[in-house]
Amino acid sequence: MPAARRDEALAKPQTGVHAIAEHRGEPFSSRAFAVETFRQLAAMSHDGVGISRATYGEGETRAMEYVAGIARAEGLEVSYDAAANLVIELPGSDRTLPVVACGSHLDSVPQGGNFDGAAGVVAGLAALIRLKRSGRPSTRTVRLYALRGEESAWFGRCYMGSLSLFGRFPRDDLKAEHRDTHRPLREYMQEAGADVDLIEAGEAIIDPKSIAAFFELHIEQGPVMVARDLPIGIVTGIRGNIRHQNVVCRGEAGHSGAVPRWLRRDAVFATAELLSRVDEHWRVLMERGLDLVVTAGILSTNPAEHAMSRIPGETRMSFEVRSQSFETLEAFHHLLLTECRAVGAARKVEFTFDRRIDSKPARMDEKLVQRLLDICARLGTPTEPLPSGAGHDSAVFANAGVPSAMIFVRNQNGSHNPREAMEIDDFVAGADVLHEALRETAN
Ligand code: HGY
Ligand code: MN
Ligand code: MN
Repeated sequence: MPAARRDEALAKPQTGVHAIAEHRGEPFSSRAFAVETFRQLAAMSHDGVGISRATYGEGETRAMEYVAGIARAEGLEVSYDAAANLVIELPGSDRTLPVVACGSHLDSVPQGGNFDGAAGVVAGLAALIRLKRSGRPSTRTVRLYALRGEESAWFGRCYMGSLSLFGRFPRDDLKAEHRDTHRPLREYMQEAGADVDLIEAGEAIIDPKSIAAFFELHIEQGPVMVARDLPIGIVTGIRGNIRHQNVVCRGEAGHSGAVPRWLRRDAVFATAELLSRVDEHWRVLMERGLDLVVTAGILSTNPAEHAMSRIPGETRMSFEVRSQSFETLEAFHHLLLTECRAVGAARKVEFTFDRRIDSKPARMDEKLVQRLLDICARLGTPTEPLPSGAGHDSAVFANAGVPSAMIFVRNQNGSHNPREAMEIDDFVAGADVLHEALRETAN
């Protein structure tokens, strides 16, 4: 949405803002605030099946404007940076000091859940409102980021808003095509108000040293904390990944009745054999204690030509391997290519790969991890340190040199699906830890 229209939309009060502003008279309740804000975000982003807040699209922008409206109504400073990330600040008494930041992303996968990303933004907003209403200004400015483009689902690239912050968004990725419209990402970023020339030039929007600490609250998105009956988790490290959005297997189409097995070049059977070989390597390496997960999230024959009576000449799939160890990622990627050559020779097919996309693993800052564990102990909140299987913007902040830490909130039914759920009690417990961490680190 062009900047002018967006500002005009900002001026127009959002219904949710009025409902929130009424809380201004009473003592602030994170619970009531969160219930209302999640309700509004879901209402504006529901796609009939689940939540869709498209990266650098209307849904993400609408959610940002809603959050910005609440922040303005609470007297916080609101701006958009050159990547069109939303930046909300509670000024500290000494604005020359590096800020204490928090935040997460506001985009979602298609037909996803309402809490992936948004939970971190809502918790950060609740913390800034509480800090402001306390009337006790902190020494350091406290900043909340509602980041753009964390999800890879829309353009096959991830961490767009956070990588752009540090001048690390690969310029070629501006050409990445939207999954539905096939228009390039650069057009969407431009329409959202980003300075694409600055991003293309690899110019940093901020100096990592200008941030003393970055905290991200996020739902776990997995089953571990439910299984361990843990409401809160403190993240020690974030898995990195190597991804290919488009791996093509080409064989030879043919009549399913007329071609005997020994003359076939069947792309489906070749792909199936490749994946079962890869799965066996995965099983063995796990047995040896390596941290590893492997997924072929997209797999298809061409619907324009496939048929029951036709030997498939081509399959397309995505491929993703994740680990906390970059050596493991590299070794497994090498194994994949080796197996492609072996299956290709055996079945007379050819596997071709698009550009690989790497996201580095990240370690969380040990001092901040300990601070969060101490805060949980002080608040009487059960918690444990644990690794993150999912990727998060905190990995980008950490790898850019910003001391970073994450607060995991238990959530039900996993994530990246419309059944994603979260208990508001668990959210409030996490939001309290975040509030304490910001208050303590900013003074
Ligand atoms: O894919 C991820 O790990 C993140 O949830 N976008
Ligand atoms: Mn997320
Ligand atoms: Mn996600």
